[in-house]
Amino acid sequence: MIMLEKIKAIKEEIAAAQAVNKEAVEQLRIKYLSKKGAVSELMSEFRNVPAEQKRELGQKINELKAFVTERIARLKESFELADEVAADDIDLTRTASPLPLGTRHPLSLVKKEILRIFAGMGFTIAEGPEIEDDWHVFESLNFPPDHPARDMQDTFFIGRTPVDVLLRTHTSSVQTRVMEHTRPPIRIVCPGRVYRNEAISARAHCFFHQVEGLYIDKNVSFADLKQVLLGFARQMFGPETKIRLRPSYFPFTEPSAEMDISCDICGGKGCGFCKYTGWVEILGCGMVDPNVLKACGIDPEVYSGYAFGMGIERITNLKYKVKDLRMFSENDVRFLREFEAAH
Ligand code: 2NM
Repeated sequence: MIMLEKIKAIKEEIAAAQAVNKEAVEQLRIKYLSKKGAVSELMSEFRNVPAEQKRELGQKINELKAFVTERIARLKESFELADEVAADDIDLTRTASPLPLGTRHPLSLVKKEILRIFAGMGFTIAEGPEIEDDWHVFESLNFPPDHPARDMQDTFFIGRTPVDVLLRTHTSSVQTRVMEHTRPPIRIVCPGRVYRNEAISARAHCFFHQVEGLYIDKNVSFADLKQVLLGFARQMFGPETKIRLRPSYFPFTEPSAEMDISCDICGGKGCGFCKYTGWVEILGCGMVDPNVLKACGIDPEVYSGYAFGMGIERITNLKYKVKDLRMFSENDVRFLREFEAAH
């Protein structure tokens, strides 16, 4: 066989060569590239080639050697990759790495605690829409037509179709809705977000969260209100907590009062939180105005009731000493993580 034919035959052989494992590849390398291999043999024969053919054949042999070397390297590589995957030893029965867990928001924690306490005193939870109409937020609640809360400055109005549509400024609108279609006795707490048109600062926000309570039955008195609120204050802030009620004014209650608790931060001695008075305000309350009962179809000659409302932010500030209201809506995880232990 002349040399050119041998080169062509080896090339075809190696192009078609397969290997089942690394050892088979090594056998191929020995067969073609070792000292006594087919390619090396061609190199020895090359010495006897006539001078005028040396140039052409030399080039062809070099090409063949490169081709064979490349082909064997590729085969070897495919088995090395398989080895690597096997060495990784993937355990498909292992559970996936856990996703990092979030924490409950401090306002959610405090809301839950407030609701738990009132649930223990027989209150059920009622919720309602944040987008409301004038009647449920103001008219039914005895707000006079010229009350400042009805001003654009204080309330977010979002339409007039055909009545004023607005974002509720208190959750009393939920209580109106319950009174409209429920016969007394009614004993509910209403948690939720409310909106007021205020510039955002450390002490004010355009939205905040409330829990309002309502109890309507025959012979409900101010003394009943006081006892329920005392029970709440003691469970929320500790059994030694004292309360005091100061006369106040709300359109939907008569009489109305604001409730303070003894300052548990300084223990009554006086601090920044209680402005050195030993007392901090935590909620507003009163006897439901007969006009409100009438508007909702409840006879004020037969029934009476009390109501109260508190800001969840305010209660949370006192419990956790948060100084800037904006912390509650910024969702800085470093702040939120501080409440992990309170879960
Ligand atoms: C407060 C203070 C006083 C209140 C009144 C009513 C309703 F619907 F019965 F009239 N709900 N909530 C009320 C009373 C809320 O928040 C500071």
